[in-house]
Amino acid sequence: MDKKNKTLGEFIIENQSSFQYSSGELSKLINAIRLAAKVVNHEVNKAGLIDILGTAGDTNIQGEDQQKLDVLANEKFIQTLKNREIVCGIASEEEDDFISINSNDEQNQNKYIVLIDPLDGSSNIDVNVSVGTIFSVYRRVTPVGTPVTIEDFLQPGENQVAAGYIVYGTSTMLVYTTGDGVNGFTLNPAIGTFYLSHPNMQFPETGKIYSVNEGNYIHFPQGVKDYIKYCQQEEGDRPYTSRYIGSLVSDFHRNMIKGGIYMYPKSSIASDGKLRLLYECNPMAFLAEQANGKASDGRSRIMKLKPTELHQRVPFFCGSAKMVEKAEEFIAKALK
Ligand code: AHM
Ligand code: MG
Repeated sequence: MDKKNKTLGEFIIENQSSFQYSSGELSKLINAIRLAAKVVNHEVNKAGLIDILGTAGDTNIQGEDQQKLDVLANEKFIQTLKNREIVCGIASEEEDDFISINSNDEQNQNKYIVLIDPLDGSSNIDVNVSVGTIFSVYRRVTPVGTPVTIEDFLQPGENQVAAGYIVYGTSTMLVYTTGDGVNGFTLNPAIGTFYLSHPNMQFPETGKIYSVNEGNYIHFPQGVKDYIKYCQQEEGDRPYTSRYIGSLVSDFHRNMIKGGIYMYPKSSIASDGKLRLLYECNPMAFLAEQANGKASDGRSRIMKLKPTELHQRVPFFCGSAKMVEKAEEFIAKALK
């Protein structure tokens, strides 16, 4: 069959057996995410048409205003995963605590937990700019048939069994990995089917794009300032191009295709940066590494970090391997 005619459903079935621990459970989970993605996509595309824009009046645990669509996306993903009874626990960027599913049911033999950022970059919704969903899947570490505990969620990123994102962009794409490369599927909205459009996605080894909120420049550590100046210098293939959407999923997606680095450093006003290790950085790091890229906190590999809390933040440098290494080099030099 022509690769481009392959649907996500077919791809999941074909690749089920190549997954080391496959029992069909992970395939069902990806299928549930695929379904929720279509529902959320439908809602996102209606934004502006009906009164679903604006803040919902609540604030999330980080003290930020919640957009109505954040709430809706959160509900849809959680409901879909719960209804299909395929996971034993869920943690969401929009929920204060993790959710245990059928926690007192010994019949619940499900072994996977899911962490999700249901609608990332949501400040972009009001202005019709791309947003995304990020997900991350782990095998629980506590015994099946017992309630999940915080230990199941605070695992280092290298334990992930799957991760991915949906980008609600000019077209809607679902991009994911189960540890065997990264594949991208584009939604045909007319028939509601995802097709394999980007098989085996790879970060170019280096690139010409740097993505950072330069408005925070004055607050960045010296090493990051030095690296930004390096990106702007005229020498060899530099100066690089600056591109920053302010939607991690979209900035990452573009950089993976074209070659580039995304940075959200720590600063004098945010000691650990802004992004969340569990909901944003780990899944993107897994995808990056599976696509020959790198992800670092400026010094160490993101996926090596042992999380200490659900909503922990971490500085994030992610993208083409050579560019991430160069940023790390500048950061290390400035600390000497
Ligand atoms: P969110 O989870 O509240 O949407 O925040 C995450 C987003 C990322 O998608 C984006 O890269 C970053 O925040 C932009 O932050 P800033 O506006 O500080 O540059
Ligand atoms: Mg987010």
